[in-house]
Amino acid sequence: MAALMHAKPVYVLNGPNLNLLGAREPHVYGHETLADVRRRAEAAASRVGLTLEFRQSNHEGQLIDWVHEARDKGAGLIVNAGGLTHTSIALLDALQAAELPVIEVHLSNIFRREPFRHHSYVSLAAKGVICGLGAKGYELAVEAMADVLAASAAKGGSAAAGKTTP
Ligand code: CA2
Repeated sequence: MAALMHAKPVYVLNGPNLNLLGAREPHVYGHETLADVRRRAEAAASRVGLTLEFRQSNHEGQLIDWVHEARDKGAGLIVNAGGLTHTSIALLDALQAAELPVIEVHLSNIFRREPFRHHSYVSLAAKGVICGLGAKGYELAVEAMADVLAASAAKGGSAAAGKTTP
């Protein structure tokens, strides 16, 4: 789809412990740091005409506050909620209230891991989920978000998650 510059940024929110990327558990999460992931996501965004607000926090409330901020100031949300993916009804509530398209990303394939990682609360608010492709997943999420926003703009409507069709 054509790259149209979007006025509002896409929020890319990263949850607990993702600041440790590259330093620990490279067999699970790879060798790239979160700064590397950010560079890749921002390069993808500039190719498709999006800008990003790329953030990380170890605190559930901070992530929820950023979702609230995105509700007013953002065009969409790309979310890797880390371990909160599997526990946080509060974050799910915020994502559903945001009425923005949400794309969920995980570096690892959560379905090849422990059973407690197989359930995601975030997925209940997500238009799509990308997992197991490492940092590449963030690039793909940015590209997919550009398509979702362009399709919504073409329909002349809001890109709210519940208001889009596949
Ligand atoms: O695969 C993903 O992206 C996860 O969201 C990462 C979370 C995990 O709880 C999810 O089940 C799947 C953990 C992020 C912690 O990242 C670390 C990175 C390096 C060393 C230790 C943890």
